[in-house]
Amino acid sequence: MSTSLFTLLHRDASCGARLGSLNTLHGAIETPIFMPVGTNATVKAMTPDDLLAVNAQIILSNTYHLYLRPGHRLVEQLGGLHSFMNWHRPILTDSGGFQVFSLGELRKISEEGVRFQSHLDGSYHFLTPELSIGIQEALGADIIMCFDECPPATAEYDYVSRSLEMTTRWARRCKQAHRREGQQLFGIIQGGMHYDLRARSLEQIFEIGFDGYALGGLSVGEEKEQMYGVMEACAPLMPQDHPRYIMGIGAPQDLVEAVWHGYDMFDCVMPTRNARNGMLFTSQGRINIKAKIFEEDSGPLDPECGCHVCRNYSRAYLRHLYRAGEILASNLNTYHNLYYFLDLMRQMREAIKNDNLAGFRREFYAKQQIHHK
Ligand code: PRF
Ligand code: ZN
Repeated sequence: MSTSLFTLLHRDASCGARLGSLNTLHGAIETPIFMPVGTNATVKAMTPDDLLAVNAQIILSNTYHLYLRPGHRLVEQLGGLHSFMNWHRPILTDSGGFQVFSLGELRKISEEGVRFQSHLDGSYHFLTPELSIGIQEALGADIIMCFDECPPATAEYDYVSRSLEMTTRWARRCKQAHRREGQQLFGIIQGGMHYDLRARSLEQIFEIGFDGYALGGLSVGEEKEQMYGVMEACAPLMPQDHPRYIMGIGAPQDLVEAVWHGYDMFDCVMPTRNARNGMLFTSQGRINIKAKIFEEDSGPLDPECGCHVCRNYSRAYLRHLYRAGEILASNLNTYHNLYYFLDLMRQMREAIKNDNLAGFRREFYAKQQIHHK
């Protein structure tokens, strides 16, 4: 744990952005990086070959879902998650903390862990830091996350304060329970929108010592300016020589801001989920492919995009597939959106190399215009 698998390659002279390389058991990834979300051991609507074609370097999967179905022991018996889903590049699993807390009425939190009811069949389960680590070890991801509590944006200061202290105690239990050789364990910083609580959480989690550090508790319903404020306040306190991950963000603009402040890893369902609802990201902003204006549009989805969807299909055709409820719509739309997100990250890595993320960011804002609602 003392020798970091993270190599800081370059720091952008124009801002806080960093270029790095993170080594894992399934190869190295370039940072800053976006991780497509593969909750149920599949990035929805994408085959592993599709993921390779859009240059996905690492994907995220979920402890909570795979524990409930098909069960982590089954996945382990079948050779682990990589072999089970035929994805042989790195995988990060989230601990289940966030997913369990999103269950609302169906869960009860105590010092020992979280009692919850399955969203599938209503059966009762008890998830603890030790069990979360055990599940993630059985799945065999390259990077696993501590079991944490993510309080809602509406939580009171005192609740957030007590909660982050428990997250620290859980983080100690996670580190204590973690045995699997070569698998990296990341700590999670909480503290809501309060800078003093964030600083306290950071100090405590850093003191325990992990392979990487994540900001949890962001993008939970707060204003964008609040989220950017927390990113900015935490950045100078984050360790230089370890990867910095912001969990569950974000929109393209959020990724640009986070990279600008010096964060390295991100995941979000936005490109995949929105694709299935017909909302597509382009270099000129978002479009809704359902819209009537695309009825006779023979042009590509995004003229600046080099992906196989933009090179081979028209907006009119994509609109037709979506309206007809064809399953190909989900595949093509997801393929393009992921290509867009991953290419945005590639462009930012290139800009950092040239000490020009500031220029890239200016141009990004100039080009983005929200239209076609
Ligand atoms: N904790 C964990 N996973 C997460 C979050 C968190 O706070 C978030 C918050 N945006 C997304 N995913 N364990
Ligand atoms: Zn495209």
